[in-house]
Amino acid sequence: MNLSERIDLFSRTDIYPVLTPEFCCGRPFLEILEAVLAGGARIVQLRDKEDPNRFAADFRRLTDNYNALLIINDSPEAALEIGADGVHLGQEDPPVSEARKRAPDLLIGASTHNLSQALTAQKNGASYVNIGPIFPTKTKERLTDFVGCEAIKEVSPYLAIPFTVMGGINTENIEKVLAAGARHIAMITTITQADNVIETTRLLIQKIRSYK
Ligand code: TZP
Ligand code: MG
Repeated sequence: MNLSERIDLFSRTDIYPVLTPEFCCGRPFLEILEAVLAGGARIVQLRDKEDPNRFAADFRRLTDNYNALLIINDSPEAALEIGADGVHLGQEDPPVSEARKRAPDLLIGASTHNLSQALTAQKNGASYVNIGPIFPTKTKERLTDFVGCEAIKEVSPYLAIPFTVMGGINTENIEKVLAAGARHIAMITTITQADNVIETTRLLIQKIRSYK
């Protein structure tokens, strides 16, 4: 797929599960992936801080079965090697401009915490930016300030590219980010620690689509 085909698929996604092995309550990682895909997710991010490669081939095979986009956290090299659709970069990862040079056809997502970071990422070739953490979350390694739904209203009018939101979002407060204009909603633990991952994914998708 080329970049514009990937951007087109991205624009039609709603829930964006970010899968991290240590947040799956000890359940097999690939079962959680199968469940989010069966529940209807059409984009997933593999966020494996220990080794971006160990689950990569299985993630590619299963996401291909569902025509779902696969994004790799942190490493443009790993994303290219695996044949993923994109890479997601934090503020401390390789810069977006460098990744864009190396990977012209990959979706490049950038974590941003304010307007200036979001505009820089957009200018440097990001395909989408994440705005967050929206609410307090215990999932990140280091505690960061949360930006609130106000950040969505502040940043989104300046963006020509799509944006995701993330951080502390759950089945209750998702209404708040939707009301603030978000349509691509990224989550880790609400999904990966749900008792029923398939049903939770379905419910979240239904809530997002009801705002369209
Ligand atoms: N980046 C911003 S918030 C966050 C990351 C990796 C963690 C989100 O996890 P959760 O469990 O959805 O709050
Ligand atoms: Mg990172």
